[in-house]
Amino acid sequence: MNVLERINFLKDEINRHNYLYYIEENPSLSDFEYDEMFRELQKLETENKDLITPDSPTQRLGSIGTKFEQHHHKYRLYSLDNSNNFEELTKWYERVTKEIGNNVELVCELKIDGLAIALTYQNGIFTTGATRGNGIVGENITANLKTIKSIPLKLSQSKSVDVRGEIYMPKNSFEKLNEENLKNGEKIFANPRNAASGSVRQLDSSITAKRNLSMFCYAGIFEDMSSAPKSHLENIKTLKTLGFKTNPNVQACKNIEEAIEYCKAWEHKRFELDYATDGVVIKVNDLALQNELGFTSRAPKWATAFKFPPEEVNTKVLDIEISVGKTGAVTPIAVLEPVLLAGSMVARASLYNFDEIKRLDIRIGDIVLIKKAAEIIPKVIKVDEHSRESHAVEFETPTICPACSTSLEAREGEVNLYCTNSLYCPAQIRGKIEYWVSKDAMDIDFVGPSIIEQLFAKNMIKSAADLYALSQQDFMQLDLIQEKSAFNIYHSIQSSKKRPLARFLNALSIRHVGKETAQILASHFKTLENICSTNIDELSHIDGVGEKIAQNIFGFFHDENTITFLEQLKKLGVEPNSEIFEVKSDILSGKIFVLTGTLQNMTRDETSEKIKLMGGKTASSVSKNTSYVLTGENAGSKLLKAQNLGVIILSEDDFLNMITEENIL
Ligand code: 1X8
Repeated sequence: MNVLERINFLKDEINRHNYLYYIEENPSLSDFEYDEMFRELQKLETENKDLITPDSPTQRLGSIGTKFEQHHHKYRLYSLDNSNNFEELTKWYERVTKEIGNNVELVCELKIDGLAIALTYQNGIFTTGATRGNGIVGENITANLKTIKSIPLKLSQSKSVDVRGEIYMPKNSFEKLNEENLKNGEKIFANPRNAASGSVRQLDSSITAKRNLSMFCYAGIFEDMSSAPKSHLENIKTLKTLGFKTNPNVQACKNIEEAIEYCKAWEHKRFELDYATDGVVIKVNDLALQNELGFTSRAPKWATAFKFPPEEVNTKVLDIEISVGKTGAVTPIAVLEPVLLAGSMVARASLYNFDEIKRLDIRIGDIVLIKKAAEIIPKVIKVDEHSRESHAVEFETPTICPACSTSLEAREGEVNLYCTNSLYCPAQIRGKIEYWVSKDAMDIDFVGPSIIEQLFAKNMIKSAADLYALSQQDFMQLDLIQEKSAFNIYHSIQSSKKRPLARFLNALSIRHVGKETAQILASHFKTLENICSTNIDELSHIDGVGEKIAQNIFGFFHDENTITFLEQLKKLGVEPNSEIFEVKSDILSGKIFVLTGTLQNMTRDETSEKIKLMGGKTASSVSKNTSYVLTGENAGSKLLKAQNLGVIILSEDDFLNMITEENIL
């Protein structure tokens, strides 16, 4: 055996054992024997660098660099339409059968609550892996994906295929990671999906490699159509043969009734699994029939997702806290006995406002039923009055601000109560600074609520401007902050000085000026000076800014305190740049658009201009070279032609999502 043969032998053996270990979960070698082979391969490759190939198991650890490159998906990653109950599910099936005939066979699979990924293989070798992004453009995270052992670097056959799947973190690994992180004072992830997402979006792939991630693959698009699978079940089987990990809980169903049985069974059984699922994906099995049904602008018509009903649990209200936000809005929060809800530990629930507390008659000590609202903050649904303790008293709506004792004010047409001491209320100031550093505003990493709290308590800051005057030494006075962290905090703050104007305006927390309005103002005025010197008339004539908001903005920029604050920022070198979202970029490079129909938010000229600014081109007729057809109202024959040619059809929303995800705020 010469060196090349030995290297090939070792690669094949290691890949085979990887498969047995990570996919079949049935190891055939001891760790020691595996390590021996791995080390021998590493040694031979070090001595013969020209024999290293990208599919070698030693190449799982690469590096990404300083940022993720964009990746244009060869085939679009669609969303799934949802069915929230069995009635909607049955209606979906009726639409399907009406279109393509009775007795349509279905396939049910678990919907994995992870991160959608596309993998590309050329002649059996893994070449690129990318996140879903907006379905058209994602991020190239190949180096990180290579560290995931259930992703094969080389397939059992030399096929070219694009594979869809879901990256997830097993529940037990998620719990271990959080335990570790808690011990080390690092970030705690709310659920396994966030942990998986955070792990795969690391610029240092050695971190990804340490996280125990895995991937279930559920569809392949084969370049060689002649040998491609004819049904979805066959597709999954082929993927398995090629070396991918597929989910074993797949079931063919003759009709929608059988699919409903599957959903009912898994609604409870899913808690026994070691990975999170949030529903069932139901697909038409026959690929020819799938083709016949086709797609809407965002999702296939041949598939639907049945979402499991939100989980509800009982827990005890330990306290009702009152929080004062950056605008002075005073909101109650229930402090709960911690419980596991839909895969996350929950210790707080939003109570929205004091009317809601009255409506539900929530009292401290009550047992309440909570559920996840919009996936993030749980909400109290009802109180179990039978278990109420006899001495529980009705909750009294506060009359003064818990942070500064100023009398609270009710405002016409609003349910919230407000603290009116907007300049000096410590809770409002802290809230404003927390907002200033947040992702949507000045996006300052490493500065969170606990750092702000400490800086505030030590009298080191009175406003966001003071952050910029602090030195690395200053941060080292804070609890648990050593040289390295202090350095990171300092640099993160200093490097935020020249953010785009839209971010800066949003960061100012001007009443009624959120992300969108900030963007509109930045596009219109270009510089901060122009905004400071404008008048109410000009402001109120801007699309999207009414009279009331105009007065508010004008008032804000003529307020003595604002003027002082802006001067202070300027002195410290904080000067927004006039770059707005029409920054030149190459995200549409090489893409050819055809526009058809009337768009709602932009004229055709403006749209063409935007496409060109981002490196794309427009054409007047649809051909097989067309990348996308952007459709508005009353789109005509171009839409039909696009459908016939299988060209991707975008709605105006799809288009805006595609170009703004990276560029707006
Ligand atoms: C998303 C998912 C799909 C499947 C499983 N988990 C998901 N999160 C599956 O088909 N087995 S399909 C899908 C999509 O098309 N967006």
